[in-house]
Order: sequence, then C-alpha cells, then structure tokens
Amino acid sequence: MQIIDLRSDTLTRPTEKMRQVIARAEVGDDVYGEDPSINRLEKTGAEIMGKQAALFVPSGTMANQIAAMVHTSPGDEIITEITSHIFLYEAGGLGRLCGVQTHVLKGERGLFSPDDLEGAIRGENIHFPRTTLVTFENTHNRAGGRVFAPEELAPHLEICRKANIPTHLDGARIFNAAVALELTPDVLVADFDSLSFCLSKGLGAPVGSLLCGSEEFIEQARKVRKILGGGMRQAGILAAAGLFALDGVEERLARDHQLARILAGAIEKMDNFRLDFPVESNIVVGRYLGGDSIQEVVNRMKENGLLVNPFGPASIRLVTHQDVSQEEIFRAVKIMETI
Ligand code: TLP
Repeated sequence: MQIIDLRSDTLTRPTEKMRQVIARAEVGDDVYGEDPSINRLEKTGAEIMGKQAALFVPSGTMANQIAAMVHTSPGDEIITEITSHIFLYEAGGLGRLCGVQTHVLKGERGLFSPDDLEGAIRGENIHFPRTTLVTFENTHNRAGGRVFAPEELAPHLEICRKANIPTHLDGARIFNAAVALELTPDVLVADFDSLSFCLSKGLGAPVGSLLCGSEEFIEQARKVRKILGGGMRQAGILAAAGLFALDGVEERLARDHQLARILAGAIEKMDNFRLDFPVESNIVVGRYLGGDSIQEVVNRMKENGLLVNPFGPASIRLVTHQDVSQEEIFRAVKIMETI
C-alpha cells in the first residue's frame, strides 16, 4: 500500500537534484567561519529578509530559543500567544534555557488584541519582572496556517516599539505567508527585530533554519548557538541544500497551497468532517464529527494508508508539501470519506 503522509511539511525528502547539490557542496569549518556554503546561505537569507545578518542553525526550535536567549535575561518576562509554537511545542525551553517566565495571551486565531498586549506589558515596579520580548508567528501553525498581512500586526508592533520592547517573529513558514499574500517576505518581517525561518519545512531541505536580525544581534546569537552545542563544522552540505531549497520556492509553495485548497473544498462537502479554520496556506485542520476518539480516527486512517496528526481533542491536521501529488490528495479525500 502506498502511504500518503500529510503529518507535516517537515517530512519532505531531498530530491535527486538536491542530493547532487549536497554531494558537491564546498565545505569548511563553520565554527571558524570558514564554510563557504554556510556563509553564502547566511548572506542570501539575510538579503531575502532585508536584515543585516543571519545565522544557520539546526532547527526552528533552536532559532527561536536563541532569539529569546539573546533578547532576554533570566527572570524577565516574555509575552506570546497561548497557542504559539514557542510556548506550546518547544519543550519548555523558555523556562529551562532562557530562565524567563512566559505571559501567555489568549488570541483570536493566533493573535491577541493590541489592548491585551498593552495591558500585559509590565511597568516599572519593584515587584515586577521586566517585559523584554514579544513574539509572533506567521503563518500560525496552531491557528491552521493562518497568514497575517503586515497591517494586522502593525498595531502590535507599534505598541512594542513605543514601549521599547524587542519583537521576534517565528517565521518558520514565512514563505508560505508571503506566497499567500503575493508579497516578498522582507515586507512581512521589516518591523521585527529578529525572525527565524525554516528551510526544512515546505522549502524541502532536510535540516536547518535561519535566524535573522541586526549584525549585533547575530553576533550574540552565534555565541549562544555555541553554548547550545549548535556550532556545526562542515555543515555546508546542509547549507547547500538550504540554498537550493530557496530557489523556486514561490512556485512550489503555491502548488502546496492549491493542494490544501482542494483538500479543504472536499472536506467542506463531507458529512463526517468539517473545517476548523479557513484554509490560507498549506495547513488544513479538520474536525471529526463522529463519536470515536481522535486517536481511533487517526489509527483507522493509518490502516487505510493516510498519515495525519491529531490536533486537539477532536481534530486532525493535514499538511501539504512537495512530496505529495494531486492524485494522492484525491486518494486522501476518499480515505477520509470512508472513516
Ligand atoms: N512544527 C512542527 C511540530 O513541532 C509541531 C510541525 O510539524 O509543524 N515554529 C513553528 C511555527 C513550527 O511549526 C515549528 C515546527 C517550529 C517552529 C520548530 O521547527 P523545528 O521542527 O525545526 O524545530
């Protein structure tokens, strides 16, 4: 049985062409700053994002955690949305690695209101921790791949700017947001002090993320990466894959989004599922309307050749990516209909 894997866009495997690029990659010791492929990737990434500098790191999680460690000091407070990846899915790194406390704000589909943000920022008081970072996510994973246009985040960023509080964007899927909005990513990240984006999701590279920001921020981030054991040596073989992944990204992600829309259109017509969120990028969240537990539903889909992730008590997440074809999406729909 041919398995259709829609658990995540992290599951993409390097194409034959990418493997050839990896095999030929120029490498050096990156801890000495001597890996030409990594240097090229960092320069290219910073240029694409319109930032002064970038740092290649093993994962999106490490990129976010390094950003938090650079922006804050132990005992500070970070503000983030209650379903953000940095709060939900980074194994408590904010507490464990950064030693900060997290002030989570309840959002509407991944974004809290400007008023709530303003109210959460700590004033000067002997009893209070300092608020030293506010984080955002675009696209927003837990909000079903929600895309934020620059004007939606502008009021929040203005509040942070006025209060002199740095902002970090978890832009793991920022290219998906850019493609959905038909904008270039630099426009979406211009007003953030730092951002991370993943090469290993819809872009199709096997490993890696880039953390971007000012020269000074990246210099500090490089040190923190070393502390975390993320100073890699001849990792140019990975950076070369990352550079290759950046090429033609818009067309590939536009196709992923189209497949997600096909899937969403089919779910809208199903009796046993309904959409939890409007589909804006490559993530589709379907709510099961039958009586069985979501784990049973996921298991039954697996028996029929469709892999999906449970997403909360009654929903599943389906993510489109380059390793899935339109024909497989049609088959996935058939499997869902029979569950
Ligand atoms: N998300 C993974 C899981 O961790 C949930 C997935 O399958 O979607 N930010 C966002 C918004 C993410 O969705 C992810 C990965 C990360 C950061 C972390 O990236 P990695 O997996 O490279 O550490």
